Amino acid sequence: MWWLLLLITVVVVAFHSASASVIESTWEVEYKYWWPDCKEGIVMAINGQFPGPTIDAVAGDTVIIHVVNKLSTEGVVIHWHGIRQNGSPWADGAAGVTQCPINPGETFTYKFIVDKAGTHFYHGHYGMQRSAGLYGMLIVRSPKERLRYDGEFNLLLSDWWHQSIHAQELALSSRPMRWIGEPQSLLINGRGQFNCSQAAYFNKGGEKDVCTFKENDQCAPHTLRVEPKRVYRLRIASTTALASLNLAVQGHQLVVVEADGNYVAPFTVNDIDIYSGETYSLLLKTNALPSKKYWISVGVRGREPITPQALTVLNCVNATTDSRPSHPPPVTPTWNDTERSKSFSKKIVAAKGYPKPPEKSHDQLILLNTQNLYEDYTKWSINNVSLTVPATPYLGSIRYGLTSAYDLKSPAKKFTVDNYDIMKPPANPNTTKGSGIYSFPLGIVVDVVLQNANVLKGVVSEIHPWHIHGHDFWVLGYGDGKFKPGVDEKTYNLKNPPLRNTVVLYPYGWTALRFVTDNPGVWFFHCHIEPHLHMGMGVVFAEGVDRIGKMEIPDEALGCGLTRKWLMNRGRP
Ligand SMILES: [Cu+2]
Repeated sequence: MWWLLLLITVVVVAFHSASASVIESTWEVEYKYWWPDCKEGIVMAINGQFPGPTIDAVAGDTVIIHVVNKLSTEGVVIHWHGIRQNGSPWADGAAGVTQCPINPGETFTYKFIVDKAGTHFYHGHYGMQRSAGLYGMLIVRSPKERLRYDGEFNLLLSDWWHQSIHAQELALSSRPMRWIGEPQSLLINGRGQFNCSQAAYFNKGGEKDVCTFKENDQCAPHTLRVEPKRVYRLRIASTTALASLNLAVQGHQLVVVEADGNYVAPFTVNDIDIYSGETYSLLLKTNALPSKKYWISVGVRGREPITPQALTVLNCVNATTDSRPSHPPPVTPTWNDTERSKSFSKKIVAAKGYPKPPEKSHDQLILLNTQNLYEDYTKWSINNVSLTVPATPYLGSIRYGLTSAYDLKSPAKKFTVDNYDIMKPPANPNTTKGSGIYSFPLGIVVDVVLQNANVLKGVVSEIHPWHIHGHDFWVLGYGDGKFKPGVDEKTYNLKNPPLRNTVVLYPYGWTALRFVTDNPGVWFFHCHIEPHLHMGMGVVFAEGVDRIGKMEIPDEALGCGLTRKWLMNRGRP
């Protein structure tokens, strides 16, 4: 069996040049029984680990990951969230957009350059596989780090359901739709507690509910061991399927220094909000007291929280194993205090020295986000089109000119501003489905305004964190109510907007962003909430179509749909 071990061992090949290395690994993806929250469930593991292994690279490195699909009956892909894939769009890992799902038993090799330092992660991007636990951290270090700190920790945050993703997908795609409900638990680095609380001893008579962990329990939290009066970098990433989160460290302030792989002007807070798809780096200076323990708490925001906080402990050296934090965990801010969340978002501006956005844009999309019905199936739509990702990846159909693979008509660039009341349920609840895309020439400046609205029923507007592939964008501003074209553009921050790859759209509000079409490829832009994307909440950007037509794309990425047919017949008369 030694050869099997050898096969699954992570192979790191480092070419000892001063500039860049190659990081090469083989990853076997399979389902495994696991106890993420002290209850047995099934996770998608990589090489037997959950969460998957951390990639630790230096800017400029080449990453090569051979993904072996060991799932018995379903395809798989992995998306490298935050990596722009300049020159390698086929390695972006978005099923149906940049590649075919990897078939069971087959191997696909991702090869890409991590060109820029930052805190990132990776995750499944086929069906709802991210929600099944297919994720891990992806750290890209700077050879010339400008931040000074004594140590660092990764905190990968996620939410967890006891129902399988197959049951969840079916529920969401049923008529009528069956909502999956709130997560049963929140996980920190894949560890949470469902049926006990580490902090129950603060409740009257709660001692019986205090978690008792055995060594090696998969749900036992990893504590962060620190020394007093030192500075630590906390690299936080949220890969939740649904939950918007808030993180606090008891007795400590947090200095926000990085967001989505870009440095921001440092600012100090007691806690941070983090939406699915976002990453942050925080600097934390441990206070002067040794022998003490402090809670790190993660709770739900934006939806009425049913899920208990996730907890772990900041453990100052010399604290005894059986000692406990002396105060209850920090209380998560009220779930519906949206103004508090907005004020946090607005504190985030670019660090000094970052490029400013171009003054003017060449094109503008105004994308209305609505919840609708399509033949009584519940959908999410953008400008009244709910996205259906085709069986043939767009990158392949554009490369080989297979025009019957998707809808050639683009969705509308703007919704009819005057006629839609965003404060009310849609007057006409019905929507359309489609696979049309937005196409841009290279080298232009594109503005996107995301417009939120009321859902199908009741007086509710939901949070949507929007994530772009292949790019960072400048976040130009947020506003309440309906965007006023020609007026609200004047409020844009063009001085120091932050560069990000994910941005939140607040209830009943709008969010504006700007990017330059400098990366030939086909890029997904979608809500990062897994059920929302599953119900069609996304759009697709094709950039530099003539360049895609000349691109060298590995055939292995395109072995499905019409591209498979094309490749099989290649060379025949
Ligand atoms: Cu959403």
